[in-house]
Parts: sequence; C-alpha cells; structure tokens
Amino acid sequence: MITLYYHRGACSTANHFALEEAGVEYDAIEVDLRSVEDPLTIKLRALNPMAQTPTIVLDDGTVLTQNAATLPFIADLVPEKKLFPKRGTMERVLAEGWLSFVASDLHPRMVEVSWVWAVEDEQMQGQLRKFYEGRVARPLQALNDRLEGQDFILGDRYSVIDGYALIALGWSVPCALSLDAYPNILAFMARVEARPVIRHVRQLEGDLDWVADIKRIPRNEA
Ligand SMILES: N[C@@H](CCC(=O)N[C@@H](CS)C(=O)NCC(=O)O)C(=O)O
Repeated sequence: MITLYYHRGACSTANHFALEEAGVEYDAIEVDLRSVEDPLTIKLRALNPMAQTPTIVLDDGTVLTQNAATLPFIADLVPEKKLFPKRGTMERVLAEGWLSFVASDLHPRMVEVSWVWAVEDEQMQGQLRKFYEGRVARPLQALNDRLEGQDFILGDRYSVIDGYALIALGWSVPCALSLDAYPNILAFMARVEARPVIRHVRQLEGDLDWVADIKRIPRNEA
C-alpha cells in the first residue's frame, strides 16, 4: 500500500489526483502543515527533512519526496493508463522538461506572489506585488503559449503534469493574481477541474480555506 501525506489544496493534491487517476490502492493522510506541534506534522518532519508534502511512504518503508519524482513514479505504476510517457522515449524527456517547468518555475513563482502578504506596509506590498507578478508572468505566458490549440500540456492527452499545474495555477485565487491575460490557461483550468477524478479528490479533501492557508503555511526559506 502506498501512503500519501498531503496538505489540502497544496501541491501534494496533485499526487492525490494522480493516485486516483491511476486507480491503485493507497492511503491518503491529511497533514496540517500549519500545526507544527501536531503528532502527524512531527511524524512528517521525521520522514522528510524538508517537512513538506507530498511525502509518500511505500510498503518497504521507502520514502519518496519531490513532485518531479513522485508524479512519474505513480504514473509508471500503471503504464497502460498513459498518465506520463514511457521511460526511454524522447516523449518522456520532453514530458520531464514540462514537469520540471511546473515544479521549478511555475510552482515557486506562484508561491512567491503570496509573499506580499508578509509585509504590512501597503506601499511596500504594492512594490513587492509588482516585482513578483513580473517574475511569474514569464512562466504564465510560456504555459499560455504552450496551450494554444491543445487541451493539455503534453497535447491531446491528460498527464499527471496537468493536475500539478492546476494546483499551482489555483493559488492565483488567494494571491489575488488575475489570470485574465491568459485565456488558454483559464480554459485549461476549467477543463482539468471538470474531470470526474479531480472533482472526486476535491470532495475527498474538502473545502479550502485559501486565504488562511496561503498566509499561514510555514515555509522553509531560511
Ligand atoms: N520541491 C518540493 C516542494 C514541495 C512543497 O513546496 N510543498 C509545500 C506544499 S505545496 C509544503 O509542504 N510547504 C510547507 C513548507 O515548505 O514548509 C516538491 O516538488 O515536492
């Protein structure tokens, strides 16, 4: 059995999507990363030195972390579902590039926009917002261009990258970041969100308290 530790609505939810899409047996354990003294959070810190979700534990005790590793791992459990291209192919290398784009460019730069809430001074907040919105504009434009004329990031077929991108893009809501300039992204988000598996996982995880979450999730920037 695969055990996924997740924080509701965080990037670990992309792994929750992937496990459901894969149809494998798993156990999903919700961790509230804001409750640093909660026994589950303490357990997570012991499993993953970054104290982050996703953290996945396999039957033999192996601990997997990092979306760029966990999402292809899940997809590879069910190659027939084609949630990620086959190993050893050029399609795989190209897909790894897009997965890395989400993990290393889009995800962190979306999170950066939330940092404006860390300062109280309104003028400073405005300056920071301009700076971080400028930084996220490039990956957003790249993604919008990529989605021109295709439904999903890899083309016509849904992959585990799409669920991950949906999560990162969804943070635009608590960040008060408008995506109106990116119509292909908005259409993509609606398309992915409408998938029955995504709807199911959203229901399993429950409602999101966006603003509280984005302001209070502890981060390990130091
Ligand atoms: N590079 C990591 C990033 C994971 C990450 O940032 N997880 C967030 C939730 S989206 C988290 O656990 N944040 C709490 C923290 O960093 O303290 C990955 O791809 O798995």
